Order: sequence, then structure tokens, then C-alpha cells
Amino acid sequence: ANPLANKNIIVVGLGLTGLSCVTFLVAKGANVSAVDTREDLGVSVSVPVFLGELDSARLCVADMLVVSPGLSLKTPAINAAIDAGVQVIGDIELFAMFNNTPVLAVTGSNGKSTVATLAYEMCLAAGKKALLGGNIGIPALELLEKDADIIVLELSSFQLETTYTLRPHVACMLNLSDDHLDRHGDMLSYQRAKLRIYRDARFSVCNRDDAATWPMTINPDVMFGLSSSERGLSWNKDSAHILLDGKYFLDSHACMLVGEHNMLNIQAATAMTMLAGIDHSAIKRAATTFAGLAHRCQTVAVSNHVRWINDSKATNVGATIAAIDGLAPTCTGKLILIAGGDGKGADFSPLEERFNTQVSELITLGKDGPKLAELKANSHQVATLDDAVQLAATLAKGDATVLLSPACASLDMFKNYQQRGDLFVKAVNTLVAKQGGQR
Ligand code: UMA
Ligand code: ADP
Repeated sequence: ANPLANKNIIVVGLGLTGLSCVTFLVAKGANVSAVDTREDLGVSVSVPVFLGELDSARLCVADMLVVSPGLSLKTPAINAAIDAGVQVIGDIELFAMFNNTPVLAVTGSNGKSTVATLAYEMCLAAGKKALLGGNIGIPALELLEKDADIIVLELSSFQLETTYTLRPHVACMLNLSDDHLDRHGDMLSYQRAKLRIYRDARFSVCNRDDAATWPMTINPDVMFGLSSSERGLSWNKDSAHILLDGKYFLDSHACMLVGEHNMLNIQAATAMTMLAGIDHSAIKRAATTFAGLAHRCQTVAVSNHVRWINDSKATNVGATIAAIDGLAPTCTGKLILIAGGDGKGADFSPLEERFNTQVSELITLGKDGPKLAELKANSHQVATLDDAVQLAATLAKGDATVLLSPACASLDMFKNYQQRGDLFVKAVNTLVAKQGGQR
């Protein structure tokens, strides 16, 4: 039975997600229209579209709303529709209604894309037909019609908020730190949204050292963490080995990913794929050959004894802390940090101690640059990323590492974190070329 046929369904928001929902719902024979709060979308859509302020009268008479992750359920018109008894779901719930392939689902404040991609690579290494999508950028609905043994989904708190029946084969929440508080209001509701990943999961994986990731109503099947344990995955700092049930599993020196946060990411992807029946040799092969994703602590140039690192994807405080803690021990000279952007209402104070013990120079920019600058004496405020790179080059006398790790979203100055990272790389390459291309 097709529960969508002839239903009056409104797609709310027409970004990547909304467009994928329109295509899918039309194919399922629903009576589809769409709304978006923006005045101009710049794309044409095959169904009736209503732009501008959301009209609650329109939303309240629909059979169902499919709301995009970029829009809050607290938006008055959406809230009114919920109160009026309209079914409100997101694209992941639509996916769940029609999916029959086992899903490995991962969420968390940081590391989602890395873990999702690594788990996907582990499945591929075992010869499985695997697909990867969700918050990582490929709408889940685009994966539905494809032939697959396994689907890996990266899920955000916004997506989980509107998901009810995903029933993942394996669910994993990696960690919880301050993010998106402008949308969720407080940490508890942000955490609750993320914990929804465990609903009806066949197996669950969580972080032994972060109780906020523990499922509320079920016992986790595998835990991972940096703490020592005879059960699950753990980390021996002295030998730099990843352990499984207290025994040697993998030597981190054989892996291309670096930093303790990435040892957690490898553990999480290992736990998820093990529970999906992927054999250990394939897991280890993928863990050693995976080089990481662009814009995540990526070395872009080494010139004049200065190492330039692009961590533009660090869009919250927790990610920047992981980058500083991971890199500082490897720095022989100064650590120069470029940070700032839209802080999304986060509390920056956990950065203060790092700024004053591990960061030699702080260069800030963007909307919340001034707030960050207050945390360290003699920090430098600049107007553009180009200025930041120029200034960093001047400050970096002798050995230095220059790290772009903003602790903020990019949207106040850039289209997205990729554009911010790309412009940083371009500015660095221009500078390095001027210096004579010594790499
Ligand atoms: N918007 C409006 N009015 C609308 C609808 C959207 O102003 O009516 C704005 C939103 O505020 C947002 C932008 O448009 O700034 C895009 O929102 P969207 O919901 O239309 O987003 P999509 O293009 O569908 O992309 C979404 C995810 N975006 C968000 O959750 C904001 C993408 O994650 C995801 O890759 C994509 O679906 C496919 O699943 C991006 C993201 O930033 C990378 N995610 C957040 C994060 O990772 O921290 C959660
Ligand atoms: P997400 O998809 O959750 O945003 P990514 O894998 O893209 O996560 O990594 C984003 C940033 O978060 C990285 O640049 C890194 O600095 C930081 N990070 C990655 N993994 C972890 C982790 N397990 N714990 C804390 N920070 C992490």
C-alpha cells in the first residue's frame, strides 16, 4: 500500500532536502505543493510554490507537512499545524517509510561525516554494495531506488527531530557538545533530539566516556572510548593501539587519520560495521587507507617552515577544541589560530583556557569574532579571511602552524564552510606562490 497517494502534502523549505522530497512525493502520486520563507529561490519547481512568510492557514489544512531541517518546528505556522493535528515529518521519516535496506545511522556534535564516510568505506572494502547520504549532503531519498546491501546515514539533530520509524540496524551517537543552541534552545532538547537515533535500533553504539550519548532505555551493544576497558573498543595511549575487548586490534601508526578524536572516530566506525557483520580484515584495511575528508584538519601547504591547516568544518566549539588539543602536541613553534564567524549562541568559555595555554596568537573575524577576541589578551581582529592569512604570515616567524578552525558557522561571511575553506586554501596558495613556492 502506498500511504502517500492522493494525500495533500506540503513540502516546507526548498533546499536540497525539500527538492528531493518534491521529486519523491510527486513520483508517489501525492498532491504536492511547497512553501519557503525566502522571497526568491533561484530554482524552478514542478509543483505550486508559495514564497515568503509561512501562511499557517495553508499549512493547517494539509494532510502532512514534510519540513526541511533548516526550519525550526517552533516556527509559528509549523507549530500551529502541529497543534491542528497535521502530521509533521522530515525527509528521513519519508525515507524510512519506504526503505528495506539495513541502515547504519550516526549522529553526534562532531565527527559525523568522518565516521559515516569511514563506515561506508569499511563496507565497500568488504565488497558490500554500500551507499552514503543524509546530512553529509546527499539527501537520503535519493538513495532509495538504488540497489544496495547497506545504507550509511549521517543524521543531524534537526533531521532526527522529525524522524519516528527509521529503525536503524545500527545506531550510534558519537558525542555531545554545545551546538545549534539558537535552534534547540537548550542542551537538553538538543541531546533529546540526538538520542532519538536509538529508537527501535537493532544494535546501539555509544561513547563510554560521554554519558550524554548513552541510550536511555536500552543497554548499548558496544561502547567505545579513550578510557581503558575490557569490553568494547578502547585506546592504549602508550602503545597507540586501538583495542577490542582489551586485546590489540589496530596500530594507529598504520592509520592516516591523526589525533585522539580520530581514534574515537575509527573505533565508532569499527563498532558500527562489526555489528553489521563486516569482517575485521576489511574494517582494518579501510581504517588504515582512509585519509580523511577535506576541510577537517587538512594540511594545505608547508612553506617557509609554516604549516597551514584548513579545519573550516570546525563549526562549533567542540570541534575547535579537538583540533587544538590534537595539533598542539605536534607543534614545535607557534600555534596561530584563525577563528570566528556565527557562533550560533554557543558558550565560547571552554576555549579560553586553550587560547591562553596552547594558542600563541589568535586572529578573529566575523560576527562573533569580537566575543572570541575577548578571551585572549593581544588578539588580532581582522575584516577578511585574506587579511587573516596575511597577518598570520607576518606573525609566523620561524616554525609555526597556522590553523583555520573557526568554532563558528560560516554563514555570516560565506556561502558555506566549504567556500570558507576553499578561500583559505586559495589565499594560502597565493601567499606560498609569492614566497617562491618553497614547500
Ligand atoms: N531556509 C530558509 N527558509 C526556508 C527553508 C530554508 O530560510 O523555508 C534556509 C535555512 O535556514 C538554511 C538554508 O535555507 O539556512 C538551507 O536549509 P534547508 O533545510 O533547506 O537545507 P538543505 O539545503 O535541505 O540541506 C539540508 C541540511 N541543512 C541543514 O540542516 C541546515 C544539510 O546539512 C544536508 O546536507 C542536506 O539537508 C541533505 O540532507 C548542512 C548543515 O549545515 C551541511 N547541517 C547542519 C550541521 O551539519 O551542523 C545540521
Ligand atoms: P560533523 O559531520 O559532525 O560536523 P566532521 O567529521 O565533519 O564532523 O568533523 C568536523 C570537525 O569536528 C573536524 O574538523 C574536527 O576538528 C572535529 N572532530 C571530528 N571528529 C571529532 C570527534 N570525534 N570529537 C570531537 N571533535 C571531532
